[in-house]
Amino acid sequence: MYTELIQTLNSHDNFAVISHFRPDGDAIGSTLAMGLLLQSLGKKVQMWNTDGVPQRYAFLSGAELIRPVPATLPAEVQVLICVDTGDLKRIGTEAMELFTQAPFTINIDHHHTNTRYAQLNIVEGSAAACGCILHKIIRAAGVQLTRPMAEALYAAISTDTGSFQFSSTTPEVMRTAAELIEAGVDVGDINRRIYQEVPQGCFITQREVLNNMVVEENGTISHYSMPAGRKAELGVGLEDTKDLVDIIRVMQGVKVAVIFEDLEDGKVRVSLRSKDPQVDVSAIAAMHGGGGHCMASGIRMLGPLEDAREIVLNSIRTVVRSLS
Ligand SMILES: [Mn+2]
Repeated sequence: MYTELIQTLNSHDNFAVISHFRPDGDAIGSTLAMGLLLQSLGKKVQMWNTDGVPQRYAFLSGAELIRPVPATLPAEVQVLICVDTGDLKRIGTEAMELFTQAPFTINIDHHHTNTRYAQLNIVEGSAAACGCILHKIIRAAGVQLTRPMAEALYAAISTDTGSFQFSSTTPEVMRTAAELIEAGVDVGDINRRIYQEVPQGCFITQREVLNNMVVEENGTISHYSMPAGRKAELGVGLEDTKDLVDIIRVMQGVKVAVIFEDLEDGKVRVSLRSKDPQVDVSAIAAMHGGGGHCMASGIRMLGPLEDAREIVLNSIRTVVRSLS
């Protein structure tokens, strides 16, 4: 398995690894796992992310090696590897420029909407996390699974499966997690660091969401809109607005939860979550230029926010009304 990939890794010396902006645990964990694998193979590797490493993942061993994206492609980089990214636009405009300059490009991902934007594409739409694919690649490469690799993979897989709660948590996912624990992951410690050290700013935004959320269609759709300038009024940062959709998703009876966020560049960020397997939110996202997974997807679309909200909500209402 992964013959062509492993040949490519073995036949080059200098690599760079990148993932999407606003990185989540899978983006950071997969970047790190790939970087650590390359180091184990004796390769030189740079790791980049447009938005840096979120505080909650900064404890991961090697996270300090993830640097801002350079202005130009360093001459020594022979292969640029993008992980956990379904659409190249999601690495950011400047990084996209580097991608076009790279002598060879690789795309390792698990979004079934992946656009296969690299020269070598490894896309497994059924994988619960990109970290699951990287675990298999590390095994196929015949490299020892070190504790830092195992922690990076655990962070990736735990966060993308909602702490092993989503239906993507197959027996294979659990067996992978077991191997990671055997390789030295301290489950209590890593979960405390990822999930139980939530910054105060997150609570301010969560209070804002609970005060202003809208529930409609007999309680089957919940949504919240963050207008331009509201983050500044609240005094919260980019990281404090992550995972807000999960708060309104867990309400009893809700089938689809949506967060609309005015990005102040004329664009609106839409995060969609489904709680009903009959509602594929990646299909709804795709109708409006977005993508993702059946139960979790996103769109970046043209504003103003009120217009984007009506367009997306109408698509969701149509799907939800067709259910009963
Ligand atoms: Mn992922």
